[in-house]
Amino acid sequence: MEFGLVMYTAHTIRKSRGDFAILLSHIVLGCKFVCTAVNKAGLAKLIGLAGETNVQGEEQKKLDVLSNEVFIKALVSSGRTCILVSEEDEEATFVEPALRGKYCVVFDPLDGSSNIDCGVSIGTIVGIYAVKDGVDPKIEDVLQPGKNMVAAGYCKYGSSCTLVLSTGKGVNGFTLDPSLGEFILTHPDIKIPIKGKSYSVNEGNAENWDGQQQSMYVEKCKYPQDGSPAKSLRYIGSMVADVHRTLLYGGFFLYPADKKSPNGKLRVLYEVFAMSYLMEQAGGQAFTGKQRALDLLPTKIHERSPIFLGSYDDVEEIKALYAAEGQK
Ligand code: P6P
Repeated sequence: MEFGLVMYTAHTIRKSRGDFAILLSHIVLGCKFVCTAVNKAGLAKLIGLAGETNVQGEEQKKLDVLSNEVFIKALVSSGRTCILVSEEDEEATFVEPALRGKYCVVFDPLDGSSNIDCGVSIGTIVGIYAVKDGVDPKIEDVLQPGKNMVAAGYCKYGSSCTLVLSTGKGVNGFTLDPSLGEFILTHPDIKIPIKGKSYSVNEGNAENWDGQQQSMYVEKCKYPQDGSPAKSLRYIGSMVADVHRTLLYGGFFLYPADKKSPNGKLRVLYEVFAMSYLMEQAGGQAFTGKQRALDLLPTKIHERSPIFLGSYDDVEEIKALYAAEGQK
C-alpha cells in the first residue's frame, strides 16, 4: 500500500486525541530541538563554542545537560504531566500543581552521549504512564511494570533524525525533514523479523558475565551446531542505535548482568521498559533472564536490569537456555 506524505502531526492526531496528543507533540518538539543541538555540536567545536565558555562568554552546557533541560521544560509546559523521571536527575520532578496533568514520563534525554564526539548515533528514550488524575501524584505512580505504559519510543540522532513510537497499537517510524521541520511517516507499522542474522552484545564483558547462558548463546551464534550460518556481531555501544538496527533488520540485543553490574547496566524505567515495549509491539520479545521484561516491578526510579530483546525466535532460544539451566 502506497503511503502518502503523512506528517507525524496528522498521523498522531488521527490516532490519539486531546491531552495525549498534546503531550506527544511536546515530546516531538523536544526531539527537534535536541536534534538541532546534536547536529551543531561538532560544528560548535570548530567555531569555538565548545569548551568552558562560548563566544558570548556563557558557560557551554554539555549536550546531555542541555537535552535534559529541554525535555523537562517541554514536558512541564505541556501541562499534561505530573511526575518526570530523567536519567540525568537523581530525584523525580513533581510538576507544580498549576501545570499538572495525568501522565508520568520517564526518559533518558540523550542516551549514549559519550559517543557524541565521534559522531556515533545517539538518542532520546521515552516511556509514558497514565495516572488516575495527577492531582496528588506519588512516586508509586511511576514505579509500575512496563506493561502498564501507554506509550514508548525513541528518537535517534544520526545520519537521519528518526522518531520511533508506539502508543500501544503497533510501531511507526518518522524521519525528520529538516526543510519542513516535520517528522514524515517513513516506517509505517514496523514488524521485527521473526529471526535475525546478527547478535549485539559487548563481548568485552564476557569474562564477567554471571551464569553460563549468555556465553552459551553467544557461542551458538558464533559456532552453530546445526549447520546454519554463523550470526554477525553488530555492536555500536549506543542503545538507541543498536536497538534501531535490531528492530529493522531483526536479531538480538543483550546486556547481561556481570560482576561489575550485578543487576545489569541498563535502567529499567527509561531503557529496558521503553525498548521492551517497542519490541513487543513490533512482534518481538524482551526477557530479563528471569521473566518477561515488561512484568518487572521496579522499586527505585533508577533501578537496573539485565535485558535480552529482539526477534521472537532468537529470544526464545535464550529463554530455552535459561529454562534448561534452571532445571539442572
Ligand atoms: P558498554 C551508553 O552509555 C549506554 O547507556 C547504552 O546506550 C549502551 O547500550 C550501553 O551503555 C553500552 O555499554 O558497557 O557496552 O559501553
